[in-house]
This record gives sequence, structure tokens and C-alpha cells, in this order.
Amino acid sequence: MSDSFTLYSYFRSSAAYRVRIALNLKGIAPNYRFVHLLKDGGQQHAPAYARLNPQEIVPTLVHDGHAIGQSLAIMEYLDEVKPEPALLPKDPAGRARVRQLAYAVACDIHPINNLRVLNYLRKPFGHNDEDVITWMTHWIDLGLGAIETMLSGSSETGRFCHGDTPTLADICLIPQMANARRGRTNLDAFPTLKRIEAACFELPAFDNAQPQKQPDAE
Ligand SMILES: N[C@@H](CCC(=O)N[C@@H](CS)C(=O)NCC(=O)O)C(=O)O
Repeated sequence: MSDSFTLYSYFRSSAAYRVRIALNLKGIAPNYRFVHLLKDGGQQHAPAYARLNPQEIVPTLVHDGHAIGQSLAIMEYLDEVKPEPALLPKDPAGRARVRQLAYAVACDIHPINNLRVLNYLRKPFGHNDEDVITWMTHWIDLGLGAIETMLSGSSETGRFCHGDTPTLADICLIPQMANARRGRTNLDAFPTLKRIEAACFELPAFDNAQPQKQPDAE
């Protein structure tokens, strides 16, 4: 197996942010290729990138001749090719709980607030920036509120979302909280999430993956 990993990333992409955290936790330093989602009409639509990832979204990880899209698929791949430290608990119920939390972000909050969805609300549907922010805030508040309830009400929540080591749940949550801050969401309503976020940022793997710390940050 090759030691060479290449990540196609954009500093502000929360899906790429997830993979940056996972790579850092695994101790893998990838080669970075930056895909600017706004410049040149969106570099994700450039033919060379579209051949690599026909969905024309970031991230994409290239390893051993495979181009892998979808951050969750990438992170499970990383967990399989480099099992330690594990991103999922060992027991089936724990794995299911971590996936439930991760999917609550990655399947139900993030996709409907993605750039191309927001652009479609603007054109052709004619919504203005105020409408778009209201849309985002609504779905983020609803989604994070449910996660706050799940975490605060469970004895399985520890220093992190599941016990005392970071998992896919934290990896999905922290970038979504960064997105929420860019909108109007007041995170004070989510004390458990804020406590876990503070614990995550004590780890260099999370801290160094932050958007503003990336070489392509603006
Ligand atoms: N479900 C995908 C989502 C990826 C995604 O939505 N990426 C966004 C940035 S966070 C993107 O590339 N958007 C480009 C666009 O909307 O044109 C994943 O988890 O990788």
C-alpha cells in the first residue's frame, strides 16, 4: 500500500474539513490540491476535476490509484487502511450511535445547505440573501438542536460525542458548528456541543484542520 495520499480540498468546505481532521488523527500528511469553489466559475466544474469526481464536489481523496469521493466513504476507507486510532467504536451499538450522530450532520443538515443548493434557491427561484440565511439557520438550528438533545441525554456521551476518544461523530460535528457560526445561529443554545467543541480543539488534529489554518485560506 502506498504512503502517498492526495486530498482535493477547499479551506471553507466542511466536508473537506472532516477529512482533514480524520487524516490528522491518523497521522497521515497528504499532498494537497486546492479546488476553489467560487473562482473560475467554480473549479470543481473544471473537466479534469470532474473526471476525478463526477459529482463535482470536494473532497476527493486519491490513494493507490483510487479516487474516492464522499467524506464519509473516505473516512471509513482511512479507518480500514489505517485502523489506529479507530474512528468508530468496536461494539455494534456504539458504532450505530456514532453513525447516527455523524449522519445527522452529514445526511440531514449539510446537504441542504450546500453551495449549489443555496445557489439554486437564488436562481432560478429568486430568493435573496436574507431568505437564504433564514433557510440555512432554520435547518442548522433544527439539526443541531436534535444532536444537543441526543448528546445531553445520554450516559454514553463523554469528553467527546461518544466516550472519551474522538470519533466520526465529532469529526462531522465540529465543521458543522463552524458553518453555523458563519450564519446566524447562536450556539449558546447548545452547551453540550460547545463543551465537546472545546475538548476537540485541545487536540492538534482538530485545531490544525480549521479552515483559517489552511494554506488556501483567504
Ligand atoms: N456528501 C458530500 C458533500 C460534499 C459537498 O457538498 N462539498 C461541497 C463543499 S462542503 C462542495 O463541493 N460544493 C460545491 C458546489 O456546491 O458546487 C461529502 O460528504 O463529501
